[in-house]
Amino acid sequence: MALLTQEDLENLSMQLEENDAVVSKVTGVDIKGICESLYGTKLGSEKVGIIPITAGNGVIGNFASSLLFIVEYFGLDGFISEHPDVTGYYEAVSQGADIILMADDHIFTAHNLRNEKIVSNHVATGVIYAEIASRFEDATSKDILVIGLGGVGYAGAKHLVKKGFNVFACDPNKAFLEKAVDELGINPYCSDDRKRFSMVLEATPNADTISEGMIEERCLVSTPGIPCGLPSEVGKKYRVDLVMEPLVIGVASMLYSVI
Ligand code: 1J1
Ligand code: MG
Repeated sequence: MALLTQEDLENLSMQLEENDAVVSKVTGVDIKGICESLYGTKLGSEKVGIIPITAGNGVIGNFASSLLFIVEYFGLDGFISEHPDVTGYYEAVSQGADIILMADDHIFTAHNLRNEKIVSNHVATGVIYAEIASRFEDATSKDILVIGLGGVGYAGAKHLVKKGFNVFACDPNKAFLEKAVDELGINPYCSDDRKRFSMVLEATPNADTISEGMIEERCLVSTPGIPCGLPSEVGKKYRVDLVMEPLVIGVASMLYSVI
């Protein structure tokens, strides 16, 4: 998993505003509306305990405070435990948290202690960015390209197959690609195929994964991947609408999915 840095999390509220505007423009619904219809849930008065975790690379500056901002933005009560790790978990549960948010370097999870639902950021992020891509109002067909079949891309591809889209996907890792072909029935895509897409889900930790030959003009690229897979000159030339944001959209999806 690509780890966020403190700098990625600066200007979170401005990035949220910009992306909410793009999502509304291309799908006709805002992020909150997409979450509500995707999961059939509405956030209530849940209390969210956020626990800093020191394992692995340790605490990321701005991470817990960004989570608190997101929780409060979507109208829930939240708090950050005073201590990290197990002590923080004990604190959060003792203080009445309904939902726990915590992340080490491998898994970022939301766990609802009342209904026992649990989700990983990978799955919630893949599903919501796929959902956004799939709702593109100016799509020219039901063909959709998924770039990257790690935890996020695989979950996104699975969601799209379930929704009845024609999913094409690529990943330089042959085992990942074969797994998605076998388990999901997606079509392997190779850029030599000369097929262009109006909807793209990009889920890689790499830059410049999208080249000119893959996209139609005025297409939609939906990506949680940092750095951005779409070179900015290609984005301009093809007048691409881009949904890309480091944390809020994925966390919104996590919260709605465990309610
Ligand atoms: C580590 C989070 C690592 C990511 C969404 O508690 C802390 O401050 C750290 N242990 C948090 N995961 O960076 C993922 C989450 C995108 N990347
Ligand atoms: Mg990327």
